[in-house]
Amino acid sequence: MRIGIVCYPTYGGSGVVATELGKAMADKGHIVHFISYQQPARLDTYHPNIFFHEVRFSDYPLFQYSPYESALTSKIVDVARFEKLDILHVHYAIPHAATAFMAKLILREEGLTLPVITTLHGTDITLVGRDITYLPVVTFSINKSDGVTAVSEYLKKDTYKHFEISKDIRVIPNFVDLERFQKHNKEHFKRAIAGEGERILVHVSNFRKLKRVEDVLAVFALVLKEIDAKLLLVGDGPTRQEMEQQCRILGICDKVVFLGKQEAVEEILAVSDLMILPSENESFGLAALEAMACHVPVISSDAGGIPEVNIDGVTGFVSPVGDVEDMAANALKLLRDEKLLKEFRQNAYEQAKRFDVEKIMPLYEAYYREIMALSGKEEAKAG
Ligand code: GMT
Repeated sequence: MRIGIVCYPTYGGSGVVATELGKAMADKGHIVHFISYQQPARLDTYHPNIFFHEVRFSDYPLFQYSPYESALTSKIVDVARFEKLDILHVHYAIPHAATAFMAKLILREEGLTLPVITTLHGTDITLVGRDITYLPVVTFSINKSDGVTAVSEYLKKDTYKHFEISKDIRVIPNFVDLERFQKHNKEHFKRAIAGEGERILVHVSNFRKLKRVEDVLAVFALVLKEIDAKLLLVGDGPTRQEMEQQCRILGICDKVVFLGKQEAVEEILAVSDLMILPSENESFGLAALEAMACHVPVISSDAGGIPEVNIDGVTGFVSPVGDVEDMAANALKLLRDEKLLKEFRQNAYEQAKRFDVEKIMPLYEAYYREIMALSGKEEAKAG
């Protein structure tokens, strides 16, 4: 197949999923064309089947805001025409689903068919999309997509609850590359980070408010009262400075390491004992899944789709949003009991295997073919 993928290129989960899916499709022999305003962060190595098309837009003095949607639509039209795309898969509804629909209409005028699949990721539905600023466009463009997927059962339900959707939504969960995310023996690296007997807790996010990083610090401060530990904070974003301040107030600066954005997250996860994910809102929780693939149990909130990934009392523990005492008690339960921790580590890994990219990618592949057939689109000949 000749597949077009539109996504955000940044470190957010939707961009990661889009990129990893495209890479997996390319490995299977499909030709994949990424379209975005910047090279996606995880699209970092050459692949003969992968192409990247940058959306450029001019900064004309008349524009207070650059018309990115128009530039993206034109780029989709151009790539679809020239590269003979069989299907376009857009990740994150805003503004990608609307631009894809517009591109499809333009191509239709030329007698070309471009089936469009929109994948809903989270805040495009749970937060931003339902704001009246975007609601009519998001609703319309989801309904106009040929296929719609959501990354969790929770997100599917939430979409039907808050939008007037006439389309069937297919749940295809997020996935993890178990070859990349695995438990390596990195004892020397562990010792460089933490002292003898010190446990390592980790949190990975883009430090947006809804990630509740302040709860990560509160949980860690309670854990520290009982056992020796280090907290590794991976990622960067709007609340980072506030969190640095919070560490000073809590007097835990020497135990907390702000690592910023990291490419090799798997190396950090590989030496961690527990992941903390106390989000207020989370459609899936890819960060938790990647930790679990590295045998790291998860202490999380019960927000959104997290319980579909982190099974309470099996792969970690799930607490009500904001209940930092409960989260700290659960963390201590595991950190104090080596046997229990080992059991949870194995359970976390077994659960991650259910989301192996090798199992999930074929679901997308089959869905692409299903939507192409429904749209009367025949696969273009290679070459
Ligand atoms: O979580 C973020 O801040 C990034 C966001 C995105 O769209 O880039 O992530 C969303 O999509 C991920 C991949 O499907 C999910 O794993 C995250 O749970 C989801 N985030 C939220 O729902 C807050």
